[in-house]
Amino acid sequence: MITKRHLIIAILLTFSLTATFFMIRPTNSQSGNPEYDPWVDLNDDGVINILDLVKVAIAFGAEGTPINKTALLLELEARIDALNATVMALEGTRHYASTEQQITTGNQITITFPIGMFTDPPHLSVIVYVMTGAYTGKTCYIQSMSVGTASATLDLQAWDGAAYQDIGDSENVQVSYTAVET
Ligand SMILES: [Ca+2]
Repeated sequence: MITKRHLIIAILLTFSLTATFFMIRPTNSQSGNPEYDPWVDLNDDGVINILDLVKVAIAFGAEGTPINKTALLLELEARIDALNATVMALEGTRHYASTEQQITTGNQITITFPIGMFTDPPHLSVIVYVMTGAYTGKTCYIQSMSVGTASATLDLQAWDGAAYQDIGDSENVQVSYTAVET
């Protein structure tokens, strides 16, 4: 609880510090400005002056549990590093690509994943468009899909308006996919 006595002490302290500050300042200006310390800049305005002293004067006599601000800052930095590591780990198991491929016998294409990227078969989201031949521009129907850790094989067909048809060996398709290991 702040008593009148405390308040008077605070005011006196503020005035005496201000007086000292003005007496010291000409000496400092002769030998260069004092170094800026952000921990002393209590109102965070980039200047250490009487307004910072006022903050102390107002709180003069208050008591509580002290905190180590440097330790707090280091703890926050450690948490950010841990979050960054988690994000990097997530990115490490996700692969996106868009490539043009030629259909092989059996209406198949094979997607090859980067070597060593996946330890378990990833979940594959894929869309395929026909690039050449009678079904150019059409979205492929994926009849079946076999996904392994190194590659995935897709059986493709295209809709001709009445039924699904084989696209034809040696025609090209554009494959866009995202592979995610969960
Ligand atoms: Ca300040």
